[in-house]
Amino acid sequence: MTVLEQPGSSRNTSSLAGPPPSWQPRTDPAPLLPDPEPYRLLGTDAAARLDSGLLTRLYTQLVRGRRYNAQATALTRQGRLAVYPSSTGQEACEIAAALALEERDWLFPSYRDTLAAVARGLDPVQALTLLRGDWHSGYDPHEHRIAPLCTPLATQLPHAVGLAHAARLKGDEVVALAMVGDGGTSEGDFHEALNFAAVWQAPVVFLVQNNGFAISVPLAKQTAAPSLAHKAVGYGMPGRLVDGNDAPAMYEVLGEAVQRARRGGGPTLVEAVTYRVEAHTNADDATRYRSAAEVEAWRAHDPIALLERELAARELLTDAFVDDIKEGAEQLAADLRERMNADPALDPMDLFTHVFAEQTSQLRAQASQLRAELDAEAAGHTEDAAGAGGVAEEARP
Ligand SMILES: Cc1ncc(C[n+]2csc(CCOP(=O)(O)OP(=O)(O)O)c2C)c(N)n1
Ligand SMILES: [Mg+2]
Repeated sequence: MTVLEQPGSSRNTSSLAGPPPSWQPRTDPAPLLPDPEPYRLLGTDAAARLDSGLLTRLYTQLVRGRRYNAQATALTRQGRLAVYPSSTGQEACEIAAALALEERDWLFPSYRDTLAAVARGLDPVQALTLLRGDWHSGYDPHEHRIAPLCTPLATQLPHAVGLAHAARLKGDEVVALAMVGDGGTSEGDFHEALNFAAVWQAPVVFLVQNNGFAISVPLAKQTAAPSLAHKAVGYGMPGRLVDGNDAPAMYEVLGEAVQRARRGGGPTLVEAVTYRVEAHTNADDATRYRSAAEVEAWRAHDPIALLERELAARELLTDAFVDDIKEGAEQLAADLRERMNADPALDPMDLFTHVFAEQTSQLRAQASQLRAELDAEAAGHTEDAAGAGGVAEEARP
């Protein structure tokens, strides 16, 4: 027996049968629903229409991206980088996100999206400055229109909506693409960002990289939704479900969402189904919560291998082509190694730079306190060096 069938229920009494007739669904949900299966191009008949130039461009970036990930992870083992959340296995999402945007657009990455930032033109060393612990952000967000790599989950999403909405009010045709993980979709910021974006029809593309886990928490413990893309419907925006390891499919879907946003069509939520092949970061042991067989199954659906199959079918995967790309990737890694192995000269006063456009009185007070301490320390060193035993030594009880 349903609630409506209970004795005394209003089921058959016309005046109380439902909300007043003025109520109508606000949006037809059908066009907003994602495909039942992740959208793919590689390995399907539709792959034939793909431009070879695009495929080689994507392939070059994927190979470089994987090499960058490997090098950055190696730098953590050498103590040159505090932490690195690798995007190995997720390169197609990272690269497509960067390439789908125009120069005038903005990228809002999470901590896992160093590759997207580098593919958008950020200096590979600057992209690691935050993860190295040197500086607050490590780069000027305005230079390439890349917001700082965001560590608090999902807080970059309302920022993206605010920026995109403001740009639209000013008449600028700017699109913001914001990246978030599957775990981040459980945050309040995710809800607030998607709701406002849809109500305001803000030009934002939300890219959820569903890589299966939020550290050790699998997706099944994260959500009971049919898919993360389905969440879009509740906000009144289209949801797209894509194979996140299919680089041209990702590029096409994100490109369409960007164009739609630019035309004034409002936001889109894209769920990329992918997999985090490596541990959450170098500080995590993924063998404690997932099987080797699962990882191997995903390796068989590797984004680089998928693209190689298509390139080989077109006879584009020649030795000369592959060697050339590998050589470029090695140069990228060698440059990263060399520059990350140089000790940067850090000024502790930089702690106070770029916190606020106009410093608060508290920060000014803290800055002058630190300045005084640094000056006193420097003077102590000078005096230490001046005389054997020195003032500092004698002053001790
Ligand atoms: C607000 C907030 N809560 C918790 C954390 C700790 N934390 C860091 S990464 C992470 C998992 C995020 O998983 P997901 O969103 O799926 O992204 P992925 O790491 O898989 O790319 C958590 C819980 C955080 N950084 N911010
Ligand atoms: Mg995840």
